[in-house]
Amino acid sequence: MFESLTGRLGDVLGRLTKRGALTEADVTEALREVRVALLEADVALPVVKSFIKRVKTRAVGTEVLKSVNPAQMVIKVVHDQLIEMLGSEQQELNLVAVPPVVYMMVGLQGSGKTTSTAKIAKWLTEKQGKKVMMASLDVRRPAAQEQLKILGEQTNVATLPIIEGQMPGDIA
Ligand SMILES: Nc1nc2c(ncn2[C@@H]2O[C@H](COP(=O)(O)OP(=O)(O)O)[C@@H](O)[C@H]2O)c(=O)[nH]1
Ligand SMILES: [Mg+2]
Repeated sequence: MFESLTGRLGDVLGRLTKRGALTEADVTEALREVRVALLEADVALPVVKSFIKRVKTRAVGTEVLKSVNPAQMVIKVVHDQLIEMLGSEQQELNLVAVPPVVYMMVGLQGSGKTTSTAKIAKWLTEKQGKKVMMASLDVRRPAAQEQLKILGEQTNVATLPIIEGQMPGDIA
């Protein structure tokens, strides 16, 4: 998502850099690309709308007009708002429970759940001395389970054997 966003914004903001100040029209054009990128990443429409509104309110204003490089300013506002939307607080992993402690990774398609899972599993194994197993619940996409299996092999973390299954309600 961020890669496609970077590409899209590159074109629009490239044009902005050549001009001095940031007008509402400039911001609107840049945010149209942000909107498309978020929608393509399956972010819910109401979330996209409120996100765009917040960025716009912050971007079209004194902060931006005063800044030396308007393009960088827009990127910073989008970046800050993304962090705010996704959560800016850090939380320790809480493993104080009767084992096995289960962590479920939830996130948008392509947002890095599988990769982050392997990173966290490696860290827990190597730095925290924990015994970890990774399990892909994505039984509809064998490739997703295969990806986790490969990462498990690379990190020496056990993975649940690949399950090919049908979900209740699937049409045979
Ligand atoms: N640059 C970068 N790419 C990442 C990072 N985490 C994941 N990716 C890449 O983003 C893509 C989607 O990641 P994946 O873990 O499969 O996402 P998932 O669909 O949420 O499981 C893959 O090509 C990853 O290699 C990261 O921290 N930085
Ligand atoms: Mg995945």
